[in-house]
Amino acid sequence: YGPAPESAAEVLEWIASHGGRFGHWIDGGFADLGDRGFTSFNPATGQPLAEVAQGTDASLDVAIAAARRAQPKWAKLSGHQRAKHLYALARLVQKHARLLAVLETLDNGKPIRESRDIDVPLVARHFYYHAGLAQLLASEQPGMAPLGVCGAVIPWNFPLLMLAWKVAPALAAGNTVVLKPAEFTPLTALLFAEISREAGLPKGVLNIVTGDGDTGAALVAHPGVDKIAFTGSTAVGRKIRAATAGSGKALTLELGGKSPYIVFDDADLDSAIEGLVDAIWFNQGQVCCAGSRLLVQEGVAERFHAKLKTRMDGLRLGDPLDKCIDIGAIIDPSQLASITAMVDACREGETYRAACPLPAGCFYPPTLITGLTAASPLMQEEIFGPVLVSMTFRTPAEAVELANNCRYGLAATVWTENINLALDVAPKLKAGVVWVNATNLFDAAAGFGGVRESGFGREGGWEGLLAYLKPAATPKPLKPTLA
Ligand code: TXE
Repeated sequence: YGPAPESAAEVLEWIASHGGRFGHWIDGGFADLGDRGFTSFNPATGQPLAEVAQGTDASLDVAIAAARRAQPKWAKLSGHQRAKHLYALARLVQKHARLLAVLETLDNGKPIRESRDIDVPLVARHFYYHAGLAQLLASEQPGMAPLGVCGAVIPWNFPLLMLAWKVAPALAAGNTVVLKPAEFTPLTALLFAEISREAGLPKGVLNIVTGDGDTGAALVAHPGVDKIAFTGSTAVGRKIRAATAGSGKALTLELGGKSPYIVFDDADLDSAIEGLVDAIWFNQGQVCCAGSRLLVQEGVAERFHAKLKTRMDGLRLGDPLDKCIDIGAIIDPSQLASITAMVDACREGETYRAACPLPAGCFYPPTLITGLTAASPLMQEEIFGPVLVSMTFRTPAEAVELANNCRYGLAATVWTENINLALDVAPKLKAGVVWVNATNLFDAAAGFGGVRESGFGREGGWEGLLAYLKPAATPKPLKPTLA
């Protein structure tokens, strides 16, 4: 059914034009530093896509030195001049949108509808928005200076978007960057790097070193970086905080979540169901702010679960390049094994697996587990897959208590037709962002980030930009006044 799948030919040609192997992106070009390689796979087919280099201490030295050389000149540009570069990046992301979207889908397994309509447009928006901030910086934040060289370590669930969230504010503020993409999804960062050359970005302003967690740890520990911006698991976030403690490096952490999705009995249930599909089945549930914990008021719980099961049965899993697909592939067999093990270990409640056909390979069916208690491991632990867990509540106070009974605090969603109830409940939720009668709304102008074990710092808006700035070393002296 539907139109033909998006063609992968153009992307495969791009990979082939590099001989199927990529070095690190340093000083405006690919550098073969003799590092051993590793393979990035298409999770939907298990086919190898390309080989990339495993960054070492030595390759990081080269990349960080390039970033350091480029930084003073980049910082000296006026905000207007830096903005011109960021606008050029945004425009070229739009120009190459199809190539970027198809490559993202091939490397990550997410539906092409998502990479084409959500990831890539949000990336362009992020660069446009930060171009605007770069222009306003001198007048709005006088006396602030860039930090220097920023190290960014990003995850595999939104490879290009997380790059944009780190790179756009860093560059807008006058920093240069060394970014390490996730080992499962290094390819769109490398294509973006090439696009940055087409955009005329000065050499050394953006550097990409590929590799696994060891490369990430080496970047974090390197004395040549002034700030680390990390998105990923809480376990690794903890290690990074320990590794940077006492080093003087600035740090922002965007970590895991188990976000509550609260449905009151007066909610527009059909809209709440559609929101829930987005909250937990967007990107196969591999989303830090996924609405993965359904809390539904007792009076409507049965009806809501029944409607939800019907909707789940209609979801379509399959070839991520197929434009009609709702749910694509899980990132990697190891992640699939982790999801399977967590669900199989659950001895409580009732598990419902959607009746939709399940393709062979790295796919997991949309799953709903009802009848859990607040202490159930699956109510507390991040599954990071297409699995929704559910509990009922009686009163708004109980909803708030259950919602906050969690070590994470990234996002929360409230559905009700009663605005007074929404305004009462929302501020009581311990979360970095609360959506009312909506979910997964992201904008470059709105700071995003967590509380508790979901991390600290914000990305987006002025608050996000300030995380890439420090008070200038030589503030303008105050004029002595003769009183
Ligand atoms: O994340 P990691 P993984 C959660 C989710 C998932 C779990 C594991 O629950 O199941 O984490 O995913 C780099 N020092 N999230 O293993 O390990 C690594 O190379 C420095 C939530 O992919 O945190 C990659 O680039 N860097 C999350 C990045 O850290 C290190 C998104 C993230 O990898 C490192 C992804 C180290 N010691 C997973 N070890 C979210 N909040 O969105 C690894 N890395």
